[in-house]
Amino acid sequence: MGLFASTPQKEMKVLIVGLDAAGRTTMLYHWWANEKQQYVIPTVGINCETFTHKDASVTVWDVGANAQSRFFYANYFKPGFSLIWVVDCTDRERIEESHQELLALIKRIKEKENPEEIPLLIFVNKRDKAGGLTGDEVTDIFHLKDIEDNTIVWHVQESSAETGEGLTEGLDFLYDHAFGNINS
Ligand SMILES: Nc1nc2c(ncn2[C@@H]2O[C@H](COP(=O)(O)OP(=O)(O)OP(=O)(O)O)[C@@H](O)[C@H]2O)c(=O)[nH]1
Ligand SMILES: [Mg+2]
Repeated sequence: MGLFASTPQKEMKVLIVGLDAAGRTTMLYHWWANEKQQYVIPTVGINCETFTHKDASVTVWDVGANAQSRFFYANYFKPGFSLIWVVDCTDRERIEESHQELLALIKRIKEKENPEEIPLLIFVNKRDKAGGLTGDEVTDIFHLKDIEDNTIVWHVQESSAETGEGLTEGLDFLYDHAFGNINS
């Protein structure tokens, strides 16, 4: 061990997914640039960025959400990854579709990779808009409290990718979970 020996850097790898227009890319670039970017266009293909959260390097894969891409979401998830599912809280019409897509994704991930654990952060996004669902309502609609599967460690965070509200707190959950600061 010499003077220049360094401790390995903490790393988090995150797949951020959800229905189209939920706000994933706006979130990603908010984290990356520390502010809202003026122009975010619908994602075709993948955005991948790395930024620092606390003392960890965080790499986020944001995959376009057309129906075909959604089927392949599970291919991007590897053991050790965290999963972020973004819900547009104002899109009440598609809230059940969002729920079903998440269930289907988890099923495919488990069949494909059989990870020991899936840290799952659900952002209830666009909370800056009036009349949206709350975090508690989404928790109920997604029946999160009924999940008996120990591999899934979930957390719901209300957010606005527009104002940045809740975005840091969401990452804090993933960080604390990854690096052992959660008392559960
Ligand atoms: N008011 C408000 N608008 C938001 C928020 N997050 C995203 N938006 C807007 O919602 C639209 C879709 O945001 P994107 O970040 O492109 O969503 P996405 O999930 O990446 O969507 P696709 O890549 O098209 O699947 C954009 O017009 C954003 O400005 C939010 O928290 N509040
Ligand atoms: Mg996008």
